[in-house]
Amino acid sequence: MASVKYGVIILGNSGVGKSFLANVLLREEAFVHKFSAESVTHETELKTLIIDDSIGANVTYGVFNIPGLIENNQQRIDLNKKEIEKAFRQCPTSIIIYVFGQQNGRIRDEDVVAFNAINSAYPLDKRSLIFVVNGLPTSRAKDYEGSVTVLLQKLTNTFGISVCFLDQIDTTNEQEKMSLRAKMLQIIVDKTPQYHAKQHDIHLQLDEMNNLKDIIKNLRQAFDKQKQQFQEEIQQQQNRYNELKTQQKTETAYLQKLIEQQRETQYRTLK
Ligand SMILES: Nc1nc2c(ncn2[C@@H]2O[C@H](COP(=O)(O)OP(=O)(O)OP(=O)(O)O)[C@@H](O)[C@H]2O)c(=O)[nH]1
Ligand SMILES: [Mg+2]
Repeated sequence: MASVKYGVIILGNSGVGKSFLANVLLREEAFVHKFSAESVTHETELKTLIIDDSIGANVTYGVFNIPGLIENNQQRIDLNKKEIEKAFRQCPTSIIIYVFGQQNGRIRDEDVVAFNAINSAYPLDKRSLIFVVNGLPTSRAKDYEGSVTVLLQKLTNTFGISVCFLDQIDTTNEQEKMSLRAKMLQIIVDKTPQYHAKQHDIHLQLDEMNNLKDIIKNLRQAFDKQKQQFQEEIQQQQNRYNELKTQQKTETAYLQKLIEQQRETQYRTLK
């Protein structure tokens, strides 16, 4: 197997679409993903992705398929922590994609709780970290992206983190798949892998969950109430997003070339 220089560590709770997005990136059904009431991925897996960079050199990335963190029993949470740690151990120098699900546009409290737990164990760096909000309807409020960007920064205490907004795609539509893949590749091209030093084990106890979720819920409600005060910040973020969107359209051709050059090697489960 080609030695893996950098990792693409896709994190987020169960059901947010981590395995689905990894497959789109790899351009094959490498990892199991499904609509399910229970968590699907239970063991960390790795598949390599080779991308030719702008100077024609091959860069090998290990794309990780990892379980979510939060579940409704402590034993599973503890197993998930170990699986997440495997990815950081295997590839400490990585790009981190943290995927948020949403319910009718609202960011889920448990996704913020899980992020905070991981971010405390492996302090994440804005050069290598991107937030993804997945499964969005194509039509949404005109300040949605700006508003969620500011909210996420406040809830996670991270400033200057990029946020990528992904539409729910029709998987039978090749054009939509291609455009989603281009966005995933754009993340890899834009971010710089950083070394993630472990500070301590991931700490998350089921019996503390309600408290932790309540803290996030209160912060979210306070943000909603005071949204008017953040209007300027939201507008700035929205403008940045709109500019980026226009720019990305012109870069799609270049990314399509990257996609064509992408080659696959092996796939294995980490033990
Ligand atoms: N049609 C469509 N389905 C999506 C999209 N994003 C995610 N899904 C579906 O959402 C469901 C859950 O996705 P998974 O990739 O299994 O989620 P996961 O985060 O890997 O979940 P765990 O393995 O349990 O941690 C699957 O049925 C995916 O195919 C999308 O943009 N379009
Ligand atoms: Mg999965």
